[in-house]
Amino acid sequence: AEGTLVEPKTGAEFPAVLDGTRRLLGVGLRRKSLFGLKNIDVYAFGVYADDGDIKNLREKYQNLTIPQLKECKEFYADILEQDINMTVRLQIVYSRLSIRSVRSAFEESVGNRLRKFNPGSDNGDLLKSFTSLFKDEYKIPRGSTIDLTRECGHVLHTRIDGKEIGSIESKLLCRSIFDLYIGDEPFDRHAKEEVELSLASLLQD
Ligand code: DAO
Ligand code: DAO
Ligand code: DAO
Repeated sequence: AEGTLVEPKTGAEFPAVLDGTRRLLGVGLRRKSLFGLKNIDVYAFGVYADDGDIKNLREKYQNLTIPQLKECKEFYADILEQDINMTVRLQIVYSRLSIRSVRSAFEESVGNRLRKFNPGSDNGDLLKSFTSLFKDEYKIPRGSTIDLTRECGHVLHTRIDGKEIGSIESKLLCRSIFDLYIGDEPFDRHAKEEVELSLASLLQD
């Protein structure tokens, strides 16, 4: 359909614009190895950022090339520190996802990032405050959409098929989640490259 982008390996479709203001910057795939034997496709994802918020950074960065932006610590700091509205939309592909496996995958992937950005603390309360939102009775069959949105004041909102299940105010949690998709060791390198290219072109046009 018009105004959508398809993640090629799964066929999952992502609207080019969310809520009228958030623009799709890149799409990718989260895979996971099962018992070290085979990789399963767990979900496709799309990374969105608020158009206007990115354009506010224009004056400062429009003259930098992509390689320069990548080297620019201040640019990363601005993306992290400033209130840039961002969303990662997940579209579930794996059809047998239990809430229990979501919780344990989350403790591994996000727990890992919390330790990276906040070493020396066990971060257990923060992890729990998030995983306690995942109620056993929720169902996330293939095709379900989960939106993780960072809004004003570093509040992370979680929505399943458009319905909010909770929100948590934590800069550290926001940073850790976005790091999975656009940080140093992203789930999908190609997706991160797309995000970089889109960001650079938003800054320059
Ligand atoms: O069925 O136990 C199993 C294997 C499934 C692996 C699930 C990985 C979950 C990844 C997180 C999903 C977040 C929506
Ligand atoms: O892929 O390892 C990962 C991390 C995924 C983070 C997203 C978790 C969102 C969970 C929503 C749960 C709904 C029951
Ligand atoms: O790793 O702390 C983190 C989160 C990453 C936020 C920075 C995103 C910047 C994306 C790269 C842009 C390069 C043009």
